[in-house]
Amino acid sequence: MKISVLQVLALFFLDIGVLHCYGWARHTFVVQETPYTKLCSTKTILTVNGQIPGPTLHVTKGDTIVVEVRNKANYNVTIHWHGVKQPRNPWSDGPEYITQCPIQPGQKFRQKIEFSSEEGTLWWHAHSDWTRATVYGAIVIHPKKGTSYPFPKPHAKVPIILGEWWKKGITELYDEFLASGGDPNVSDAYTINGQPGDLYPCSKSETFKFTVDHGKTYLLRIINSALQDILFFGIAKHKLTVVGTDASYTKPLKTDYIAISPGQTFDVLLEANQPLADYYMAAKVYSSALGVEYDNTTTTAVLHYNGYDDGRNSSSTPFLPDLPSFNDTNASANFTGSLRSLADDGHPVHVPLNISTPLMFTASVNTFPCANGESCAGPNGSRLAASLNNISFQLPSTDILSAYYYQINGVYGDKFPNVPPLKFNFTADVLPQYLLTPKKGTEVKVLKYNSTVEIVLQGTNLAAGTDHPMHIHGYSFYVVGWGFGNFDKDKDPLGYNLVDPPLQNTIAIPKNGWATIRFKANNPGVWFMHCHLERHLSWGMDTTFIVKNGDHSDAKMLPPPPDMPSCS
Ligand SMILES: *[C@@H]1O[C@H](CO)[C@@H](O)[C@H](O)[C@H]1NC(C)=O
Ligand SMILES: *[C@@H]1O[C@H](CO)[C@@H](O)[C@H](O)[C@H]1NC(C)=O
Ligand SMILES: *[C@@H]1O[C@H](CO)[C@@H](O)[C@H](O)[C@H]1NC(C)=O
Ligand SMILES: *[C@@H]1O[C@H](CO)[C@@H](O)[C@H](O)[C@H]1NC(C)=O
Ligand SMILES: *[C@@H]1O[C@H](CO)[C@@H](O)[C@H](O)[C@H]1NC(C)=O
Ligand SMILES: *[C@@H]1O[C@H](CO)[C@@H](O)[C@H](O)[C@H]1NC(C)=O
Ligand SMILES: *[C@@H]1O[C@H](CO)[C@@H](O)[C@H](O)[C@H]1NC(C)=O
Ligand SMILES: *[C@@H]1O[C@H](CO)[C@@H](O)[C@H](O)[C@H]1NC(C)=O
Ligand SMILES: *[C@@H]1O[C@H](CO)[C@@H](O)[C@H](O)[C@H]1NC(C)=O
Ligand SMILES: *[C@@H]1O[C@H](CO)[C@@H](O)[C@H](O)[C@H]1NC(C)=O
Ligand SMILES: *[C@@H]1O[C@H](CO)[C@@H](O)[C@H](O)[C@H]1NC(C)=O
Ligand SMILES: *[C@@H]1O[C@H](CO)[C@@H](O)[C@H](O)[C@H]1NC(C)=O
Ligand SMILES: [Cu+2]
Repeated sequence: MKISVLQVLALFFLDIGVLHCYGWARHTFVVQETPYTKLCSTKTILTVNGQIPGPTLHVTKGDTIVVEVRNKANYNVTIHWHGVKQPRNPWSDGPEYITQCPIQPGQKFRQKIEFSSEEGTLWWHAHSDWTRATVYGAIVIHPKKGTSYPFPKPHAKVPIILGEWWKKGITELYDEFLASGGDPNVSDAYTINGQPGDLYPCSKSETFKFTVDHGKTYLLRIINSALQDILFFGIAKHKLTVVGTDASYTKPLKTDYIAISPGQTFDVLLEANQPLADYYMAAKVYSSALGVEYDNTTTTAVLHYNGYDDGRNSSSTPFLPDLPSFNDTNASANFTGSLRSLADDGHPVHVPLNISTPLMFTASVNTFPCANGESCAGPNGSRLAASLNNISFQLPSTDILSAYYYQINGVYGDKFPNVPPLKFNFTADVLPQYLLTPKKGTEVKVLKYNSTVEIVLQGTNLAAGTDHPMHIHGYSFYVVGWGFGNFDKDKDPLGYNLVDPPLQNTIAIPKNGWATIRFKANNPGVWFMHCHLERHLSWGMDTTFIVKNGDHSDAKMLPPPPDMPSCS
């Protein structure tokens, strides 16, 4: 420890003083166990303030807020502010054992959340084991006073949060998943704003309803908080116009459906221009891994037109949207590949053009041999795993951020490879067995301040080729290109979009394909990178960036707050 008690006290009072001066808005999140009945089965779930989805945080671009997280439950928990860059302040970011140890039962942690360039929709969620299944909510970032949306002001706005529901407890699911070595049980339902909708047995009254006036335009803030699945979403008979993603505006994109990865958000305009009636909005799975089970159910909510008397028309059921088939990779990639940054005078793009740090990461599902005396439910009796550049990431037992800040050895290594250790036909139909077993490690990638980083994310067909929604904390990145098959370093860069690529914080590497992202490493700190499918994250499809301080005083990481949760 290189910090004295006096310094801690000084920081504490300084912090209180600052809070007082600026009057940052303060919120309290009480994490608690709440009895909950859904699909005719009752269980106790973790919630924030007893709600699911949890409270929506409303802020204005550039605000700083403080959320005091009080853990009144019997489980460890942490909260992550997904897509909020938190300039120089990884201390509040939330992923357990990366930037903090868990907030243990009975403890609290006051997290300062600083918004910078984000505008639109983000979300917050738990980042400890699989507790995010029920601990999540929306973050709405309004334009600054005197500025407005780059589209006509919508009549009303509504968060549409897609979720995933198991009748049994999440802890039971998670423990069983860890013990079995196989895939986790698929979910029993998907949800829209916490409600499955009326297509499930025993769910008639559990439907979210959104009422509109004919002729008006609405802004839907769509978030995918599902644990394990990319989803297709659409509204019967209505076009959707995407105008933003991950709190960054896009060129308007008119579409019948969206494909949304866990972690992503889309701001979508909906024109209520159809005959007065009830219409379903619906979501169902996009699942590309061959032979992997999936939840084939459809969650619905009702779009209801004012003036439509459903009482007199009770026999008619709403129309369902026509969504792509569960394995339609083209439909998913086509939507994702059609996104473009707004890129106008008010919303310039800053794509790094001169790359100082070219990287290539393979994302693979793997297997480990089953341990002696165990029986494992993975392929051929193995234990399933996952990796980036053939390293299956192991969470340490104290957090990487304090190990870095206080220079504690033995918590992590800095040998994450810049390129895949072996070159092979990543997307071949058949791959040799010896490639399948990764190494275990806690290796980070260290980046110089202000380096310009490009990462070619390459999916592989080891064990099961599938999409991987990769998320980086502390940054948004430009998605400059993507394709199917193996990345071709000579041909593919010629097709990069360096003019108006979308700026995102989560991007799905297409099944047996690649995606290239670029960002400038100007946010010093410790930042997690991981697949946002929770089973892949748990299997080790993750790594961590340490972005070094720059020379200037405003290019350095801030000191820790006085109430960081303890690791013991
Ligand atoms: C998972 O599925 C198996 C087989 O259907 C069942 O026995 C088990 O209870 C399920 N576990 C959970 C947590 O739902
Ligand atoms: C979903 O899968 C179940 C079990 O495999 C099957 O019985 C059911 O018909 C399927 N439903 C749909 C809508 O495909
Ligand atoms: C009931 O629905 C039908 C078909 O959508 C429509 O033609 C009819 O006018 C409706 N009737 C009432 C009373 O709303
Ligand atoms: C999707 O699955 C169906 C079987 O349900 C199969 O016939 C079809 O070939 C699959 N399509 C793709 C693109 O994999
Ligand atoms: C997907 O698109 C590719 C070309 O981009 C085409 O060859 C293939 O047939 C399409 N697959 C389906 C299922 O539409
Ligand atoms: C998506 O599909 C449309 C129609 O088939 C096509 O014109 C467009 O080029 C495709 N876009 C992408 C990004 O694949
Ligand atoms: C690219 O960056 C390098 C250092 O990283 C610098 O020497 C070079 O001048 C830059 N080139 C351009 C065209 O900016
Ligand atoms: C890689 O595998 C794919 C799919 O099996 C095949 O089409 C392609 O020819 C292979 N490429 C090379 C260079 O062997
Ligand atoms: C990963 O590393 C292990 C251990 O060194 C090796 O056996 C395996 O072939 C490697 N696989 C890949 C895809 O690099
Ligand atoms: C399972 O074993 C068979 C036969 O040895 C092999 O062809 C297949 O690739 C194995 N699958 C996995 C995922 O290890
Ligand atoms: C980082 O980049 C910014 C903008 O390109 C520049 O203004 C700043 O001087 C750079 N800082 C360092 C330490 O290189
Ligand atoms: C909760 O967190 C503490 C501190 O890291 C750890 O020692 C403990 O094992 C955790 N409990 C569980 C159930 O994971
Ligand atoms: Cu993944």
